[in-house]
Amino acid sequence: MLFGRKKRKPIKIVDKQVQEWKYAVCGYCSTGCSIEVGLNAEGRPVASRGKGSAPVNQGKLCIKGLFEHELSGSSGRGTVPLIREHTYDAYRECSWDEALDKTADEFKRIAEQYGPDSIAVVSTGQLLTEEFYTLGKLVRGVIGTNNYDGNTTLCMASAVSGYKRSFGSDGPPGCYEDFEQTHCLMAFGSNLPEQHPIIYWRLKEALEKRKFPVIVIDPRVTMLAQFADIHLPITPGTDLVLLNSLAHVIIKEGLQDQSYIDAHCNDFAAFSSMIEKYDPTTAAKICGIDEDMIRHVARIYAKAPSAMSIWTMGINQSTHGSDGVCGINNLNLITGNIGKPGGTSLSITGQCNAMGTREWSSCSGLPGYRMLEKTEHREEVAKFWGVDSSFFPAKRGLQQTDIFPAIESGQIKALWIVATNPLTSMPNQPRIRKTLEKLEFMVVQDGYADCETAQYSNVYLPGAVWGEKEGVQTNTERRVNLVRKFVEPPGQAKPDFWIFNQLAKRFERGQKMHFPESTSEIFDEMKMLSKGRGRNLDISGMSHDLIEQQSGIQWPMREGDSTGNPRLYSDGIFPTANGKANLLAMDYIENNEVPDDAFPFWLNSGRVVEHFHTRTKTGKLGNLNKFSPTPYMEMNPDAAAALGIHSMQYVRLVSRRGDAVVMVQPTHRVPRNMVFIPMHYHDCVNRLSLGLLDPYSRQPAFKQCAVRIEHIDQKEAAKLNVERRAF
Ligand SMILES: Nc1nc2c(c(=O)[nH]1)N[C@H]1C(S)=C(S)[C@@H](COP(=O)(O)OP(=O)(O)OC[C@H]3O[C@@H](n4cnc5c(=O)[nH]c(N)nc54)[C@H](O)[C@@H]3O)O[C@H]1N2
Ligand SMILES: Nc1nc2c(c(=O)[nH]1)N[C@H]1C(S)=C(S)[C@@H](COP(=O)(O)OP(=O)(O)OC[C@H]3O[C@@H](n4cnc5c(=O)[nH]c(N)nc54)[C@H](O)[C@@H]3O)O[C@H]1N2
Ligand code: SF4
Ligand SMILES: [Mo]
Repeated sequence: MLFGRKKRKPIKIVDKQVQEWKYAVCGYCSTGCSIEVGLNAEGRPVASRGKGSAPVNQGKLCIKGLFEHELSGSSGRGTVPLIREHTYDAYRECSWDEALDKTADEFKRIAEQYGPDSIAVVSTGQLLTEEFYTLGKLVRGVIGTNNYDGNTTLCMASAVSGYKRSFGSDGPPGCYEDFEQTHCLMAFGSNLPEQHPIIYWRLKEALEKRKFPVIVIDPRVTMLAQFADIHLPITPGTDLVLLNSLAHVIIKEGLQDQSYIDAHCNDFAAFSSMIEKYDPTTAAKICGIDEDMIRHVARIYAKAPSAMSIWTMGINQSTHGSDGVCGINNLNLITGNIGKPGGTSLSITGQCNAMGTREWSSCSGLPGYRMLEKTEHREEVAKFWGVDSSFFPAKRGLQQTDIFPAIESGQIKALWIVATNPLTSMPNQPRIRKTLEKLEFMVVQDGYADCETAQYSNVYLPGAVWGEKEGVQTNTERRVNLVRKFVEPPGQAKPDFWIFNQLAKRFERGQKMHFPESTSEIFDEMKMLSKGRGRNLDISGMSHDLIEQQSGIQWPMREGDSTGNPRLYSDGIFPTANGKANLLAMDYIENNEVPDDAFPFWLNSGRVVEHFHTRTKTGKLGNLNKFSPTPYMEMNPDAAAALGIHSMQYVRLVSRRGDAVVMVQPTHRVPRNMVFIPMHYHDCVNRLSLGLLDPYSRQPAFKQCAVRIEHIDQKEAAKLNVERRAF
C-alpha cells in the first residue's frame, strides 16, 4: 500500500538568478562553516550555500547559515550616526565628524578629569580579527585605559583561564578531525545539535563510520543527551566534583598513563592526594550521579586508546567554571590524552570570532597571546607600535563583569560598547539598567540601531556587519577563515575598523602611530607580530588569498609552511616555566544560590537553534523567528500538573532579582525541580538571573539560580508578549 499523495509534485527549487558566488565564513557560531553567498544581477545577496570542498563543513550549513544572506536589508539597522546630550532626550541624526569629535572630546575630558582608567571599553567576539587588533591598538596604545574587555567574559573566559592555568597559555589544542580518531567522547554542558549543528554533523559522520561511546553530562536531556550512550544528569554547578571523582577512580584503579604524567606533568603528588576524598560514594551525594556510574564512566574513558572531552557553557558559566575546565584538563593529562589524534581537551567556542578576540584584541593582554605582566612582551609591542612601553599597565584591568559594578561605585564615568548588547545579555538586568544611568557618557557602536543597550547611549555609531567588510575570523579548532566583502553597508554605516581609525586620528598619540587603512594591511602587521621562535600562535605563513584557497587554515602556520597544523602540544611540551603541564588540585566549595522553599526551582538558561543571542539578527528573519517568537520556558509536565499549569499558559517567574513572564512548554527535557529559558529574549531570563562570578575568570554563573512560579492573568500576559514580539 502506498502512503502519501498519489501524484507527488517534485520539489521545485526556485531559481534565484545567481550571477556570482562570493566566499565567506559564517558570522554566527564558532563552528566556522565556509559559505558561498549568491549575488543576483543587481549585486543583491539572494542565496547562501555551504562550500563543498571546505574542510569544516564540506558543503553543509545549519538553518542560520542557510538564511544568512537575508540579513542584508534586514530591518533595524543603523544607517546614520545619532547623538543626544542627555539620555532622556530624543536622538538626532548627525554627521560622522560630529559623532566622532564628540566621542573623542568626551573621552579626553573624562580622562583628564578622572584619569584614563575611568573610561571603560567593552567589545565582543563578533568583529573581524583585524578590527580587534586595531581596537586593541587604539585602547592600549592611544586612549590608555586598562578597563578594556569583551563579552567573552560572559562566554569563554573560564576556558581561557583554565587553559592558561593548566597549559600555560590559551589555545584549544584539538580539532574536529579528532572525532574521526577518538575512541570515547565526553561532552560537558554542550548541546552541539542546536548550538554547533555542523560540529554535530561531523560527530555523527564519524560515528557512522566507527562506533565509539558518547557520554553527555548535562542536567537537561538535550538533543545531544538523547542520542548519547550515557547521559549523566548532573546537579547544576557540580561538574568539578564529578571530575575529581573520575580522577579518583582512575588513580585508585591504576588506570592512569603514568609515563605521560612523569614526563609531562607537574604536581601529580599534590593532585592525587587531594582527590582522595572524592570517592564515588561521597561524590555521588553532591553531584547527583550514581556512584557505580561514576566508576563505569571513569573506566571507559581511561581504558580507551584515545579519549576526548568537549565542553561549552554548562562548564564555563559556573562559579566553578575555571576549575571545571582545569578538571577536564586534569582528566586528559592523567590519561595522556592531549595533543594526540582523538585525545584532547577541546573547548567548543561560542561566537564566530571569540577566538580572534582572545588572540589579537589585547583585551586580556597584548596581541598574539602576549601578556601585560611580562616586561619583554610589553617592550616588544611598544616598539612595534611606536609607543613608550611604560604607557602599558603591568597588569590586566577590570573585566566586563567588574566594569559594571565599577560604574555603580563611580570609578568609571564613560563606557564604549562595541558589538555587544549587555542590557539583554548581562545577568541581573534590573541592576544593569540602574548602573547605566550613572554614566556621564556612553557610546554604542552596533550594526543595529534597535539593540536595547542603545537606549542608554549618548552617541550611536552605525557599524557595518558581516559581508559588508573583509577580514578574518578564527573558529573553535584554531582555523583562520575569511569573509569577503560582498555588499555595501546600508546608508552611512561604516566598518568598525574605519571607526577605530577615525577615532585614533583625533588623539595626539594616535596621529603619531600607524593605523593601516585596509584589513589586508592590518593582517600583514599581525603576521609580523606573530612570528617568533617557539610561538604557537604564528600566522606568518598565511594571507587572505591563501586562506580563501584552502577554505581556512589552522594556526600555527609558519612562514614557509604550506598549510596549518591540526593540534597543539603533540610533543608534550607546554608553554609553562618548565615545559610541563600543571595538574591542579581543586577543592569544591558549595557557593551557588540553590532552590529552597521560597524559590523551589533551578533556573537554567541557554539557547535554541533558530536564534542567535539577543536576536538583533535572527529576530528579524521570518525563516528563523517564526519558530520561537515568544519568550517561553521548558517545564517538567509533572511539576506543571502539580501547580495546575497547562501547555502554552503564561506564568510569572520570580527570583530575588526580579520577575519575568513566559509561556510554558511542558517537556521531560528538564527534571521536576528545574525550568529552562532560552536566553534570546529581552526583559526575560536575565531579569531573574543572579550571575555569581567565577573567582578566576570572572564569568557569571548564568545557568544556576533559584525561582518560583506564579499564576498570571492570561490576557494581560498575552498583550505584553505581543508587544515584545514586535521586532
Ligand atoms: N543557535 C545558536 N547557536 C549558538 C549560539 C546561539 O545564540 N544560538 N551562541 C553561540 C555561543 S556565543 C555560545 S557560547 C555557544 C553555547 O553553546 P552551548 O553551551 O552548547 O549552549 P547553552 O544552551 O548555552 O548551554 C549548554 C547546556 O549547558 C547545560 N548546563 C546548565 N548547567 C549545567 C551544569 O551545571 N553542568 C553541565 N555539565 N551542564 C549544564 C544546559 O542545560 C544546556 O543544555 O553557542 C554558540 N552557538
Ligand atoms: N541568561 C543567559 N545569559 C547569557 C548567556 C546564557 O547562556 N544565559 N550566554 C552569554 C554568552 S555565552 C554570550 S556570548 C552573550 C552574548 O551576548 P551579546 O554579545 O550581548 O549578544 P549579541 O546579540 O550577539 O550582541 C552582539 C551585538 O553586536 C552587533 N553586531 C554584530 N555584528 C557586528 C559588527 O560587525 N559590528 C558592530 N558594530 N556590531 C555588530 C549585534 O547587532 C548585537 O547587538 O550572552 C551571554 N548571556
Ligand atoms: S553551524 Fe554555526 S557556523 Fe555553521 S552555518 Fe550554522 S551557525 Fe553558521
Ligand atoms: Mo557565548
